Amino acid sequence: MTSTSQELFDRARRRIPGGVNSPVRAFGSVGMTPPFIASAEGDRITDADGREYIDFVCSWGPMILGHGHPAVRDAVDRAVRGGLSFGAATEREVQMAELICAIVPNIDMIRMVNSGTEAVMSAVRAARGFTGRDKLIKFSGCYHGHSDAMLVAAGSGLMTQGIPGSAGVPAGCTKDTLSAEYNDLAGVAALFDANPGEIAAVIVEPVGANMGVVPPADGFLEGLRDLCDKNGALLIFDEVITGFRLALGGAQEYYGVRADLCTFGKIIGGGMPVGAYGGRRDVMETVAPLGPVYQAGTLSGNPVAMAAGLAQLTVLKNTPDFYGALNRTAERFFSELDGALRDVPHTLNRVGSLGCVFFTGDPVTDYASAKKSSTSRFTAWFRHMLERGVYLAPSQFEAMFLSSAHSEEDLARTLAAAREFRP
Ligand code: HOZ
Repeated sequence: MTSTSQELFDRARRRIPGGVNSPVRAFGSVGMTPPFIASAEGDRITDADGREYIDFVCSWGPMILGHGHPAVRDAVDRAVRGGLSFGAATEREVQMAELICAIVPNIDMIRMVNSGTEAVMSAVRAARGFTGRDKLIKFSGCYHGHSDAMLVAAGSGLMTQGIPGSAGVPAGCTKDTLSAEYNDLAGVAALFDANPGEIAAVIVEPVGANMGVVPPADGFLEGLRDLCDKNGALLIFDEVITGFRLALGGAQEYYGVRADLCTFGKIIGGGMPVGAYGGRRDVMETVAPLGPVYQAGTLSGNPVAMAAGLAQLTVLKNTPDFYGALNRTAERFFSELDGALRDVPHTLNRVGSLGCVFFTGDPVTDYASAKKSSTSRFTAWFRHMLERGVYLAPSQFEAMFLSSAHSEEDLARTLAAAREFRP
C-alpha cells in the first residue's frame, strides 16, 4: 500500500529538485524516501500517515524547548495579529539586540539576517572589510552554509553525499579560502606562515557539528585565538549550532574563549527563519549604513520571527539551571546509549546536549576520522531506530539534539530500541 508520504514525495520530485528543499532531508544516504512531517508537539513529530516519532533532529537544533512551547507559540500568535512584515525598524529588533548583547559574551553589536548562511556570508565580508585582507582559513568538515566561499571541504550535506565542492562555484570565489584540519593547530600556523599579512579571519565551528559531532581538543580554540592575535586576523565562531545550545552564552561561555565575531542561526528564531552576526564594536561599525561593508535584507528582523526568538531566548535565560539540567540529562542519556551499543564497534562523541554515534572503533577528532565511520552500518542503525519510532538525522554526519521536552519515558524507549540493534 502506498503511504501518503510516498505519494507526497512522488509529487514533490516532479516539481522540487530531489523532492526536497534541502538535500539531507531527502533520506538518499539512508536509501529511503522521507516521511513527510505533518505536525510536532513536545519531543514528538507526526508524519502525514499519522506515525509518531521521538524527535532527535529538533529542526536541526533550534527546538531546544521542544516543539510548540507555549511561550513561543503565544508570542507568535500575538505578533501575527500585529502584522507580518513591515520592512521597517521595530521595537522587537531593539529588544533582541539588547538581549543577545546582554547574555552572550563579547557581542557589542549585532545584525539580524534570515539564515545561518547569510550570517556567515555577512560576517566574512565584515572581517574582510575591517582587515582589508581577502584570505580565510576554514576547517575540513566544518559547514558554514552554502555561500560560494564556504563550499570548500564542507561538512553536512556535502559530506553526506561525498561532494568535495559544489558545481557552479567559480574558482575565483574559493581561491581565498584555505583549508586546515580540525584540531590541527600546527596546520593553521603553517597557513599563517605561508600567507603573511593576508589572512582576514579564521572561521570555525567551536564544536564540529556537521561532520557528526567532533569536540575541540584541549587548547585548540585557545590556540586559534593566539594565532589570530599574533597575525592580526579575526577569529569567527560559527555558533549556528552551539549558540544558546551549549550554554546561554554559547561556545564562548562554555569554553571561555573570546571570538571577535560570532554567527548565529535558527535557534535565535525559536524555529522561525532567523540568523545573526555580531561581535566587536569596531568590526561591526564597518557595516552599512555606519560603514562601507554592505549587507541588507527586507525580511531581516521580521516581527514574527523576532517575537518567536525573543520568547525562546527569554525562557532560556529565565529558567534556573536550564543548561545544567539539559546537559546532565544528555550526559546520562548518551552514556547509556554508549552502553546500549557496547557490542557494536562505535565511538560516541558528546558535547553538552549534542551527540553522535560513529560506527568506527577509532577516536573521531577530525574530517578524516569522521569519514572512517561505516555509513552502511549507520544506515542499518538509522532504519532500525526509525522502525521503532525514533527519528534521527538521516545522515551519519549530523548531530543528535536533545531538548528540554525529551521525557524520561521517551529517552528510556529510545535506549530500549538501541539495545535491540544487531547489525
Ligand atoms: N545542513 C542542515 C543541517 N546541518 C540540514 C538542514 C535541512 O536539510 O533541513
